Amino acid sequence: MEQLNYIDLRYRPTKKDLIAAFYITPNGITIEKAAENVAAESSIDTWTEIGTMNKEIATKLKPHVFSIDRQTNLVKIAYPEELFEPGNMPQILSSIAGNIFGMKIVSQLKLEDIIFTKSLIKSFRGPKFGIEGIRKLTGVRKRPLVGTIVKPKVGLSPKEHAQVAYNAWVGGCDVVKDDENLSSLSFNRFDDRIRETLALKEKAEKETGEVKIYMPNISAETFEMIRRANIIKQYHGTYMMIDILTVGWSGLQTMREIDTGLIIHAHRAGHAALTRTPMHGISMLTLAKIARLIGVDQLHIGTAVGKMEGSAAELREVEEEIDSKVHSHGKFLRQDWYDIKPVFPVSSGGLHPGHVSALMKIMGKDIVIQMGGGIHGHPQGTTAGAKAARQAIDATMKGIKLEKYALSHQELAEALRKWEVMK
Ligand code: CAP
Ligand code: MG
Repeated sequence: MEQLNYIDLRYRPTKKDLIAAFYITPNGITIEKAAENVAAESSIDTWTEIGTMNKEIATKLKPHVFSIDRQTNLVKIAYPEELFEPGNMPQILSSIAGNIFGMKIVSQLKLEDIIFTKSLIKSFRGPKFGIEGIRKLTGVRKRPLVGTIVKPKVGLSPKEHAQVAYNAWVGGCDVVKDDENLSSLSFNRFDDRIRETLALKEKAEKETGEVKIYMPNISAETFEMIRRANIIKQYHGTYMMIDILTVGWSGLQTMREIDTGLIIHAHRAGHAALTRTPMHGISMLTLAKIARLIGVDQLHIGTAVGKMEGSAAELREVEEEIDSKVHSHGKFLRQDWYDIKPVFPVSSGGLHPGHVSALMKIMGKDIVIQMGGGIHGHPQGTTAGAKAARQAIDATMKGIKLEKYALSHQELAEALRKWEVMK
């Protein structure tokens, strides 16, 4: 059978098409030729015509390149959903985020967005709790949740770890999490850390009258993650944290499918290997949609104002995509999420109390704000740092400038002076 033609600019995607949008940088060929090869290699075909291809396959499963923007090199491809296995994220990505990144005929390729079909959306569970469920559990109805990451990242003993967490909770943090590279190490075994830290969480709850959250990092081999989730439940924990990129999509799917009853906090360590290069890799928007579909409850999406790269516009776009019911934005058709719950956006990375107003201006108040160094680096220590973080949120919720609020809240004043927001 002669080489198939994949380009049809008159084609209009149907509800049975998954749409993928790519920025394609051709390597010595036309954008049309490159788009044809991407469509072929990501679906049914290969680099040359093959005798084993037949009309029936071509008609039923051939994708259509239906849009090529020659200014931006943005190409949109509509894939018949029969190409994809419902509920199987690895297979979906092995198709549209697999071999094509390495083909010589492209010098760069960025998977910018995916619009999933209704039946594919329905084949995943989505978040169990979502924003509403978390606000209900914590009783924090309006303001952002404020949290910290125990620092040093690793090195403390279980008792020392628990003490740092306790100091943050009594200072006003709602949330304390493990760092992304803390698992079960010789000086800090997982089971010991969970036992010690959840015991002090209960102590902090009694003393403050507030619900407190501990998010232990369970990232490990899948059977071990299941065991660690059960340890958390044994000590009455409510959350588990998963490094979703290094754990992988199958591991994440397992931890969602077994329905542990724990809230899933998704850390994105490693994402920048895929997201950072503008014209190559996979966008954070795409990763965020995958995470929401599989079913994380909270997801790190950046800060715009902190230490990690990412603009305010990108941050807002990802935030809207994960916390909306139906989302339509510039580049694409709308993504209807049907009954998939919204995900709580998490902003973390180089933040300190002086950032809070600017951050809430960009992201609103339906967010989790996390500060590691910005709390433990406070001149008066962790508890004062947590107080300063809460004071910054209280000021912003009341519409009062931080510098003004700091005149009557010394922990905030100290933080602003240390990080040069206030002289
Ligand atoms: C923040 C953090 C977070 C990153 C994650 C860290 O600590 O614990 O893992 O911010 O970045 O290890 O850097 P600091 P992102 O508050 O001390 O910076 O949310 O962008 O994935
Ligand atoms: Mg970290």
